[in-house]
Amino acid sequence: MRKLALHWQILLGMILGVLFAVLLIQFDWGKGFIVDWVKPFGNIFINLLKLIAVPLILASLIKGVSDLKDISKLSQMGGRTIGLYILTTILAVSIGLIVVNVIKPGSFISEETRIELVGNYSNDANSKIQAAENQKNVGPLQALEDIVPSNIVKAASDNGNMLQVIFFAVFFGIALILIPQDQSQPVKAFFDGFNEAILKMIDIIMLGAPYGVFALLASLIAESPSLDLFKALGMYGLTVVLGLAIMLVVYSLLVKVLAKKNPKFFFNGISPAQLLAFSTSSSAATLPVTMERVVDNLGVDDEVASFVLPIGATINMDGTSLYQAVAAVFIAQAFGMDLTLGAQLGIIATATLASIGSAAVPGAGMVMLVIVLAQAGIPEAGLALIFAIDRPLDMCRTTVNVTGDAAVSMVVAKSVDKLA
Ligand code: DAS
Repeated sequence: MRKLALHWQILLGMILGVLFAVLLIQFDWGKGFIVDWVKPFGNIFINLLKLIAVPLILASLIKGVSDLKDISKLSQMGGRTIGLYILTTILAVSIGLIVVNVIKPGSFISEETRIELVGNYSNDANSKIQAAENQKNVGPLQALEDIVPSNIVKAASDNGNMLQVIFFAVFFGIALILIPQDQSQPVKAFFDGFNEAILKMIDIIMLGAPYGVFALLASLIAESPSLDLFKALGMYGLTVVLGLAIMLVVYSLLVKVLAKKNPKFFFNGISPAQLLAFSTSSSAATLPVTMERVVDNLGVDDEVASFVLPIGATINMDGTSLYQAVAAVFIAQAFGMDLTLGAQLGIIATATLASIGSAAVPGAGMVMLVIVLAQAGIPEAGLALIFAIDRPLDMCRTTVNVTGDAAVSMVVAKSVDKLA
């Protein structure tokens, strides 16, 4: 297995998981065996992803926010770069919410499968579905009040308050900017190291992904062998891909209208970086090629590219944020939850912030999805449902992440007259 690149291993894990379950459920002891001896490994894998979410959001946001001081001071490009990145991310999440509410992939699940699904994850699902019901009769500013934690340890432990963790991380990062450099430096160095260690933990967790996916898919089939579940998963995947394709159209408009360049020229120039992003599922691994293509083939001045692109690889993940919005609403649909407009607007805030906190490594978007689900009160058990097909979608969303960074770098370069 180790010779194959990780995503081929994961795809293999998916296929073997399906075949294994289809074979075993032919026997009357098959389902029990899978539920008792295979499913726990899928749950362990999901728990590892949930375990890493809070430390990742703390480390990456505190580092990201405290680094902003250098960015905004370094040059007048800082404001434009951060502003454009946040704008494209909010647009991506909004497009994600529109396509998932129009296509409604979760509605492809029959009522009996939905009841089975909720039953299989009853402890997590029912409490969250009940909590969502309760949310409907609270005051108009309750959501705003809920963002400010009274106890950070409780907020970090009580998974339902991820915006409180994000609030603390941003607040702490801003405070780091405001204290004297000689005092903030050691703290920033600590969080840089902490962030690196968390990324290493994600790498290690992802090594287990082929086995986790095998267990998740096998138990998914054993417990709900209904075809409509897989039809719904297929529709979910198509919804993500459709949203990502719309984002590519948005980038071509950005390049045409704001950078005054032909979109065909843009996509020809950036395509090698897109192919690398697709095959590695890592914006970080693709960054050197993105830099080279943007400078050598798209005419962006080196000073602009080396400023805008590293920030983009870290905090601008339009594909990821769109995916998180679609995944969150799909899981709510699958569990029969109708999210209020407020909850969906909360997804825009959380998915935007979660994608800023997502690391540029394979599977990071999945880890941060825990934040979006927890905040929206959507059962995290749904992760098991969508992780089964996460890898091919990671390849697609990473391609969009990289494309968005390149498009913004051209627009920023044009705005400071540094675009050939
Ligand atoms: N694979 C991440 C990246 O490198 C994106 C994600 O996981 O969503 O951009």
